[in-house]
Amino acid sequence: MKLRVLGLSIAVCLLAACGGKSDAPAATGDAKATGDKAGGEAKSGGELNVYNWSDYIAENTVPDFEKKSGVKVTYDVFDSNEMVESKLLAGASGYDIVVPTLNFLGRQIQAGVFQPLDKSKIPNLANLDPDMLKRIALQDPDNKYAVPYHWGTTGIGYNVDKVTAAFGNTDVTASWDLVFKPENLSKLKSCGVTLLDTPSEIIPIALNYLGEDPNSQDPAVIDKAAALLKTIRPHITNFHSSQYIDSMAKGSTCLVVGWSGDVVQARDRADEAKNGVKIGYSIPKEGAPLWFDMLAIPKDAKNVDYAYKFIDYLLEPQVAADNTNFVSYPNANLKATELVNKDITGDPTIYPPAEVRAKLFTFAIIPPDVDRQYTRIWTQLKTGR
Ligand code: N2P
Repeated sequence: MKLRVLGLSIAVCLLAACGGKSDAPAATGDAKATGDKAGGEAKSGGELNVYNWSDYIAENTVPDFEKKSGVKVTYDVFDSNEMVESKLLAGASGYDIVVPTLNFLGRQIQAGVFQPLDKSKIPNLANLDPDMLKRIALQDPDNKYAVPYHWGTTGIGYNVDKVTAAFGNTDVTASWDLVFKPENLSKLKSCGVTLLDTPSEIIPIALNYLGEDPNSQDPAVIDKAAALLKTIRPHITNFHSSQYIDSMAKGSTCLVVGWSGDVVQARDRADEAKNGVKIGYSIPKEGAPLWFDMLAIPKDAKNVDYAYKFIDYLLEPQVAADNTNFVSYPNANLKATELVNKDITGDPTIYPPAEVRAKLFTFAIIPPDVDRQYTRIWTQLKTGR
């Protein structure tokens, strides 16, 4: 239902260019305070409002920026593209920087919600990988509106002991059969199965598993994904896009279709807690999504100069490397990669090797009618109808 409205909004925005009225402060009803804003001395009196994914930044990144710049940062978090999109399309989000995933950004660009970047204000753009920028330019032509923050994959996070207990070993995690064959998934239901709460990823994954184009816009083809998801619905115990870091680490979720770095964070939290929970992450052999999350400045941002300062700061090699070391998501910053811990760059779950990367697919920009179908399918799936 939400996306149905969004679809309409996109159409309206395309016509009206979504002009920026902005007088409200950031609406933070769904955002968690992260504590990231602590420690800064706002000497300049400037302020900056950032809206980023949860569990996506090192502890010191924001406080260090505040100290260095004197700018006070209000840092809110979200865990779904749908949430960001609804704020952006409503206008007056109050944010100076937002971080949608590339395919969402692509349609938001078309809806006119961002301002083109003044690249002279981001000298550290020179640190970015030209090949990745080229790939990104397929949905942000000429890299005009956004800068890559992190990238990652969507795959299967699993509790090694629980999967071994159910199947004898963990080889089963190498295929999406583990998720999409009800006789497999049913074996894990009692220890907790979570799917990301987003049709925009789960439907393409299901289509890819079925051998269809993951980005198909044919309603009949998309319905095949719906039918498949219905067969596994009885064995899904939760739909959520951020809780699973903790619940996997504690052992109360044993399987998740989730994001690479978040699963690695769960693995590390369990290791630190020394609670005996062992977590693995698999990119199944049938292929999986590869995505890019993008820093962009809304048209109606109030603190544009500080937004540039912050974006440029995030692209400093040491800052970007510290972030990757902390959140276990790679960045597109060539100069940073050499500063990232070797156990992170050498971890194939974080930096997939070439033969795995070859099987990854990216998300297309989906039009409003497909969006509406996705939303209908998702609502029906979650409510069990
Ligand atoms: C961070 C999740 C970001 C990945 N928690 C989604 N694009």
